[in-house]
Amino acid sequence: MSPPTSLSRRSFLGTTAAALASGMLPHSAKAKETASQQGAKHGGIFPKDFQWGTATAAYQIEGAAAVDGKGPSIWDAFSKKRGVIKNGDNAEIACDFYNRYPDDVKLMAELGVKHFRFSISWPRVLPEGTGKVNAKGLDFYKKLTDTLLAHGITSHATLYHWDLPQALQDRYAGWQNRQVVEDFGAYATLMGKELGDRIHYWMTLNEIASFTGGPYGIGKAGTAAPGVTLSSEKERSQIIHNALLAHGTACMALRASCLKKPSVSLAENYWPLVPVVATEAGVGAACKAFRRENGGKLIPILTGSYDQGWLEDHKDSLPDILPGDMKIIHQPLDALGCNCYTGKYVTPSDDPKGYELIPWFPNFPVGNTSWLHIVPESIYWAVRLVGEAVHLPDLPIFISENGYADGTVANSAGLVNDIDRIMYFRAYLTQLARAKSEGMPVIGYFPWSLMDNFEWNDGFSTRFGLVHVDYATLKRTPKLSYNWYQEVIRTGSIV
Ligand code: PNW
Repeated sequence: MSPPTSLSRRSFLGTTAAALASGMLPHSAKAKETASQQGAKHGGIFPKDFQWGTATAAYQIEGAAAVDGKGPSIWDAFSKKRGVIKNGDNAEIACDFYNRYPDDVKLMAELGVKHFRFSISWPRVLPEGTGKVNAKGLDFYKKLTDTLLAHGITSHATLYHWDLPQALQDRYAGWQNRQVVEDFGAYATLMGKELGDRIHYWMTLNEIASFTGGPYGIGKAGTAAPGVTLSSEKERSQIIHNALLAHGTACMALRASCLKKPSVSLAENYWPLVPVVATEAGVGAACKAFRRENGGKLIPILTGSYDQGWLEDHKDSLPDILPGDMKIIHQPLDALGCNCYTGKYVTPSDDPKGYELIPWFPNFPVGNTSWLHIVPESIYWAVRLVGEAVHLPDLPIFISENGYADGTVANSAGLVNDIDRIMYFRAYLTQLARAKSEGMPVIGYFPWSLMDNFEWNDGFSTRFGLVHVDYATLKRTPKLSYNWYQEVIRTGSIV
C-alpha cells in the first residue's frame, strides 16, 4: 500500500512481520528489523490480551450513500444545505470504504490491530428506518465482519453513530419523538438476529451529548444534522431522555436477539474531570463535578437516576419521565466505552456545589481544532472516576475513541510526518498505562481514526487518521503515527 518513499520511515520505526514477509523492506533493513524484533520483548504494561484497535463510523468512511438500496440519512439531507459543511463537502463517496474495505482490512492487519470499531448505518439496513430490510445492506456488514475475521480482527459494532434514517426525521421528527425508542429497539433486534453470530461486541449509541446538542438550536437552527430549531431547553432534555431510553431498549434487544451472549456497551464522551491538585479535597471536588456535569447522561445510565445536583441545575427544563423509564435506562453494561479527547480542570470551592471548573484561557494548548484542548491526564481520570465517583471500580472500560487532528500537510508523496499526533497519543497512553498500573480495569484502546474521513461540519478539511487519504484518488498512505502505533501494539509498551 505504501509508496517506496515510506521505506526509510518504516525501517526507522520498525515494522511488522507482515511487512517483512511481503518484502516491503530492502534487505539490510530486513536484517536490522529481525534483530530488533528479537530484542524487543512484549514487556509493556499492557497485557497480551489488551484490545488494541482503531475506530471509525459508517457515515464518515463508507460513502455509497445512495447505492444498493441504502436510504438517505439525516446527514445526507443536511449536507445538501448550502454553507453548512466546510468547502461544501459531502460524504457521498467519503473514503469509499463500502467498496475498498478488503484493502482497508489488510491495512489494519498490517498495523497489527486485533480489534476494529465501526458503526452500522441504520438507513443502509432499514432504508425507511422500520419495516422492509435491505438485504444488500445487511450483506455488506456480513462480508465486512467475515473479512475482518479472516484477518484475525474482532468486530466492535456501534448501532448509532449519528446517521438517523431521514425517513424517521420526516415521519415523526426523529429523536424528538418517543416513537424512536421502539424503532431503535426493533433495529437492534434485527441486528442481533442477523449479525449476532459474528459480532460479539456491541455499542448502542455514540456520544449522546454530540447528537442531541449542536444539531438542535434553541430559537435558532441547529448547526449539525438534522439542524432543527427548538423552542426550549425542556425539548432538548426530552431528546436526551429519548436517547437514554433508546440505549436501554437496545441493550435489552441485543441480549434477547443475539445467538450468543453479547458484550453490550455504549461509547460516551462523558466529561473526565481533572483535579488540578490531586489532594483528598481535589479528588473529592472532581468526584462531585463528575457526577453533576455528567448527571444527565452517563450517571442515569450507570445508576438509574439523574444526579441530584443535575436535577437542581435543570429544574426548569426537566424531561417528562414515565414510570419505569429509569429502569429501562439503567441496564447492566458489560463494559463502558469512553471517547476521550480532552477534559476539564476542577478545583474545590466554597460554592454549594463544592467545586469550580477552570475556564480555558486563549493560549491553552489545543490540537489543531478549536475544542481539542490537550489534557493527557483526562484519560486517567475518565477511568478512575467511574470507580471513585460512581462506585463501579470493576466496570471494564475501553477507550472507544482518542485522537488528534493533523497539524501538518502531506508531502507530494502523500506522506505525513505527524509527530504532533504521536506526541498526543504517547502522552494519553502514558496516562492510560498509569490507570492500568494502579489496577484499574482498562481493557482496550481504539484511536480515532484508522484513516482520514468526513469530519462532519469540517468536511474533509480536518484529518484524524493514522492513514492519510488522498480524496482525489482515494489512495491510502500510512502516516508516521501508523508506524508508531504498530510498534506500540507489537511490544505492548509506549515507544
Ligand atoms: C467524535 N467536542 O466527535 C465523534 O465520535 C467522531 O465521529 C468524530 O469524528 C471525532 O470525535 C473527532 O471529532 C466529537 O467538541 C466531536 O468535544 C466534538 C467533540 C468531541 C467529540
